[in-house]
Amino acid sequence: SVSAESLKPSADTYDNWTPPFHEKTPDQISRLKRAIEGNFLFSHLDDEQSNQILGALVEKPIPAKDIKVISQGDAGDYFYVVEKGSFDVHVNSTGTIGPGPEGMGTKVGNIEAGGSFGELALMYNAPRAATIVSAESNCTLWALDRVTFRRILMESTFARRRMYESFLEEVPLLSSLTPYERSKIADALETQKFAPGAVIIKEGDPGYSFYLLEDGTADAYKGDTSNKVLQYKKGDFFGELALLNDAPRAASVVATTDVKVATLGKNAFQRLLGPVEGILRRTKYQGVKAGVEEMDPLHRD
Ligand code: 1OR
Repeated sequence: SVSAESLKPSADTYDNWTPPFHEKTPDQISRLKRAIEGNFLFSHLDDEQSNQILGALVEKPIPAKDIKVISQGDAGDYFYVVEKGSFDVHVNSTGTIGPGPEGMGTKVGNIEAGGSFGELALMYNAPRAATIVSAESNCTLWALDRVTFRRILMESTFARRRMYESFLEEVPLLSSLTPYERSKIADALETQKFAPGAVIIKEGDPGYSFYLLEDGTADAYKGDTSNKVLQYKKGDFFGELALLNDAPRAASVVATTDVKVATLGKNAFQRLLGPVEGILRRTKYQGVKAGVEEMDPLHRD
């Protein structure tokens, strides 16, 4: 049969590029598989792409603390996945980047095992946006070269990031986040479609996902369809309560048109939406009852 793969006009159909292949021991292969399984950056690859990535990654042991893996301002060469240990992210906003530790600027974050870094310079052909140093001894990284990153990950995984970035910029809930924080959310989103009348969330069910309405409109009901409590339009969110409170779904949400939603699983929701938890917890439901509109992100118009 003709597979979707062979119909895809990927660049390597037309030239002789093949990804580098670095032989690995069985131990390396099993560690590597463990490091990237469950990482959504790799979950949208087909088998061939996965194998190409597994072959192209190179192990990079980082024996000591405070080793600089990436220096802000440099050109991008590799993308890194963290298998073991953790790394600090420093950003120097003065623009004067010295060679010593004093030139690293402020610590703005930390990347742990299972995380990754170094994609921005490769995606946008930009200088490194931050300095990355090991935060402990005995860390293990896996490095993917620039060309393989662009040929394989940017055609799949990071195409999704770019597709979602413009939508997420327009979501009021996420407006206080940095573009980089929104990018991480984009990587974790899954698209789902519903026909008019379809039940997206059923009251009383356990909650596993959070929803952003990407296209169309939906209504929330409590009890039965005569008791409509909220209307949602593009850019609105729902499904947060069950995840925040570890409670059953408090209402049903039904599509009123063709609907496209972008969903986040519970883990990603907790990890990535921490900075906006306050906004999520603001009781829009009480606000609706009391007719208080100011603090309600769903009724800001
Ligand atoms: P890169 O290729 O620019 C440095 O090399 C990497 O640090 C970068 O890709 C990201 O993978 C990673 N801002 C910019 N880059 C960051 C950030 C970040 N965090 C990790 N990286 N911010 C921190 C957000 C918590 C925003 C700071 C204003």
